[in-house]
This record gives sequence, structure tokens and C-alpha cells, in this order.
Amino acid sequence: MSVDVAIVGQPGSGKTTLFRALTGGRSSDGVGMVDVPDPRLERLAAAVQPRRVVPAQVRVADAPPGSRAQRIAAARQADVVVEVLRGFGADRDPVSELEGIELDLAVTDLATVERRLEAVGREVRGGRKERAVELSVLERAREHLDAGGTLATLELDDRSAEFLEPLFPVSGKPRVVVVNVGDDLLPDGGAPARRVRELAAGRGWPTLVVDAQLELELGQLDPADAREMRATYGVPEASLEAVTRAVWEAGGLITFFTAGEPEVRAWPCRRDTPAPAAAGVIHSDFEKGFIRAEVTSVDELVAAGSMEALRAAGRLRVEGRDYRLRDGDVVYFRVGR
Ligand SMILES: Nc1nc2c(ncn2[C@@H]2O[C@H](COP(=O)(O)OP(=O)(O)OP(=O)(O)O)[C@@H](O)[C@H]2O)c(=O)[nH]1
Ligand SMILES: [Mg+2]
Repeated sequence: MSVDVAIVGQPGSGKTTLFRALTGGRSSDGVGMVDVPDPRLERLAAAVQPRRVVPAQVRVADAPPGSRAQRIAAARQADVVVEVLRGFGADRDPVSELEGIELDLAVTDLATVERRLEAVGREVRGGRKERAVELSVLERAREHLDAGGTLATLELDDRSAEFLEPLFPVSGKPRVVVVNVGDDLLPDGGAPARRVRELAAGRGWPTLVVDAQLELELGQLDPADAREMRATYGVPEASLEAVTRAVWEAGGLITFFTAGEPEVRAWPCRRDTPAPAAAGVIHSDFEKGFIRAEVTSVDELVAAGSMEALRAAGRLRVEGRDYRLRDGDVVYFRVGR
């Protein structure tokens, strides 16, 4: 389980540069895994001193080559859409780029909804009255998109929303907005970023300011030189990490941890996942063999130094099949065969 991220944006806004900076140039096919930074994982690792530390990851896909429509369509399978806006060059206008992308997303969905409407309309007229509810949901979606809205702003109850799911709409997905600035706007992005931030915040989306070109170059320097250069520009250490973190949060997954001797690891799961299914994230056999979960918090584990110490002191909570995982739980699963 991971968060799938699609990078979209106008031509030349720096999508590929950001992708390469995020993936550290480790990917050649436009898809790469990126570690999700998590201070809790670092604290656990410092306390337990394991041989390996394994962070959660997001899967990032660069915008593929092709027409505008094809590139947007590629985002339909993603959980989160990262919108890269050009904030460098003399004629930069990230606000209108943001509006342009939003329009592209809405138009893509409008085309899909209209095709579907035609098919379902035919069926209803042909006597399949049970499809009438779906038809009315599709009609509402069309009207809303046609009036300049996106599916993110269309209010639907869960049952109605289910009718849209098979269409893989893009305009309702969570967004993370990245203003890719030239070094004249570092570190905070100045007025252009401020206007983007206002617009995005109104829709509940985070905005991050990054100089993708600079980050790519910094990633190739040795750490001491990189630190010095960051200081010159006043760029925080963790600007790229902040993008990954924002993406992770937008994806809506929670993190639980395992903290054994060889390995301290962050695991993703959906909110309210029952303990056996969470065990199944680690190994598919664990779900069937689930006996119980022994649970603690990062703070408790850091204070005690190890799961064994907590267990010996009788301070691990014992939870059964009905327990639902919470963000930040540190868990040991007891499984049988
Ligand atoms: N000054 C500056 N130039 C950048 C920055 N990011 C990208 N560029 C330059 O802008 C050009 C386009 O960057 P790409 O990353 O290829 O842009 P893209 O969005 O992937 O472009 P397409 O895939 O063709 O749509 C390249 O020449 C980059 O070097 C930046 O942060 N600052
Ligand atoms: Mg590109």
C-alpha cells in the first residue's frame, strides 16, 4: 500500500526537474519511490538502534509525454495530484497556471461524465429504470463541471459519489500545489507564491515553494557543500521533504510502526483499519494468523528503549481483532500459523 502521486502542470513548468529532485535521479522510466520523512521514525530509530530503518514511501509519476489531455488522463489513477506551477522566468504567472490546470482537470472529467451520461441515458430510456438515480447524479456532475466547478466542490453523499468512482475522475482528487520558483524568489516565493497560497488555501490544498532546479543540483553535491549553498539562498534543509510529507498527508493514509531489533519501520494503512488487516500489510499470512496486537506509543517506546522492556514491565496494551489502528501506534503482532 502506498500513495500514488501524479505530477501535472503546464509545459516547461519544471515537472521533470521536480520529479528528478524528489527521486534523487534514481528513476529512468518516469516513476519512482520516495521516502516519506517522519520525525517519529527517527526518534524510534535513535532509541532502538536497529540495523535497518525503513520509512514509508510514496510512488511518484512524472507527467508522461503526449498531448495535454493524455497527460491529464494519466493522473486518473493517482491518489494525489501535485500541480507544478512555473514561478521562474520573466513572464511567470503561477496563478493563471493553477487556474489553467484546474480547467484542464474539469474538462477531462466533463468529457468522461458526458460519455457516461449518454450510455446510461440510453439504458434508462430503454426501460432500465433502476439506473435513473445514477443518471441524475451524472447530470448534477455535468452541470457543476459545466458551470466551471470541479468535482472537489460538488457535494455528494457517499452513495452518489460511488456512481462517479468507476469514471476515475481527476478533478475531485486531493492536490498539493508546488510553486517552482527561480532563485530571485527564494526562500518564500514572494508575491506570486502568496497569491497562489491564498487561492489554494481556499480549497484546502497546501502550497509549497521549491526551486526544483536548485534542489536537483543540491542533491548532487556533498552534504557539507549543499548545506553551505542552502544557507546562501536561505533555503531550508527540508523543502523537498516538505513536498513528500504534504503528499503523504493529502493521501489520507495513517502510519503505524514496528520497532524490532533488526528493523524499525513505518507502515502505511488506511484510517480505522482493523488490527488483522493492518498485520496483513506487513505480510499477507499475518492477517489469517492474527492472534493479538501489542501496542504502545512512540513516546513510551522511546522512553523505555525497546518493546521487550515495555513487555517485561507489563506496559504493552493488548488489543484484539476489533482494535482499529491509530496514527502513531507502535505495534507487535502476535501471529500463529
Ligand atoms: N530557473 C529555473 N529553471 C528551471 C526550474 N525548474 C526547471 N527549470 C528549467 O525549465 C525547463 C523545463 O523544465 P522541465 O523540468 O523539463 O519541465 P517540464 O514541466 O517537465 O516540461 P514538459 O515535460 O516539457 O512539460 C528546463 O530547462 C529546466 O532546467 C527552476 O526552478 N528554476
Ligand atoms: Mg517533463
